[in-house]
Amino acid sequence: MPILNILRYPDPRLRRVAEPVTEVDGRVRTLLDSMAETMYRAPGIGLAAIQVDTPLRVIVVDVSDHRNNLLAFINPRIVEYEGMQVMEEGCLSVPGIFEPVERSRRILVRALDRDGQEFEREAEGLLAVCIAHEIDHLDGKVFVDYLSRLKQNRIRKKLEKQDKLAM
Ligand code: GNR
Ligand code: NI
Repeated sequence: MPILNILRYPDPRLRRVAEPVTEVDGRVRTLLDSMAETMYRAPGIGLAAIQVDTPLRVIVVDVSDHRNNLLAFINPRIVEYEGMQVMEEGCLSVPGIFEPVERSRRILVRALDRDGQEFEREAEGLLAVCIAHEIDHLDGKVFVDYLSRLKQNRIRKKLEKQDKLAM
């Protein structure tokens, strides 16, 4: 399975709103497999298809210590929110930047699995943060959007400079 290239902020392709999957077919399952491999290799605890330049509503997540609890969500929707927590977030599309973000402490997510079956999953703590972070990507949002303009500008300049040096 190929490792996919991860787009880096401020790439405008990260701003697209991803389209729902209309049929969970072999192509979607192949995408899920490549995304999982890319996430584990990075390494990261989640990945949204938009980050690998595929604007479909598909995410993978694994917040387990042993990296053996892969979760896949197709067309995910958060149907319940509860409480609040602040966690230090990072993003594979914003490498080297970690900042606190406020999100719900507990969520209920409805999605399709890799067989096209609808399911619900309750999540709290880091898993809730990660799923919300990934669903944001599907709507063209990046966690730095929650930071001050000053911090956003600093982060953008830092990453643009890095990308220039790497070329
Ligand atoms: O690997 C990741 N770590 C992380 C840490 C705190 C909150 C969210 C995340 S998601 C991130 C992977 C990523 O960028 N997914 O889009
Ligand atoms: Ni991210």
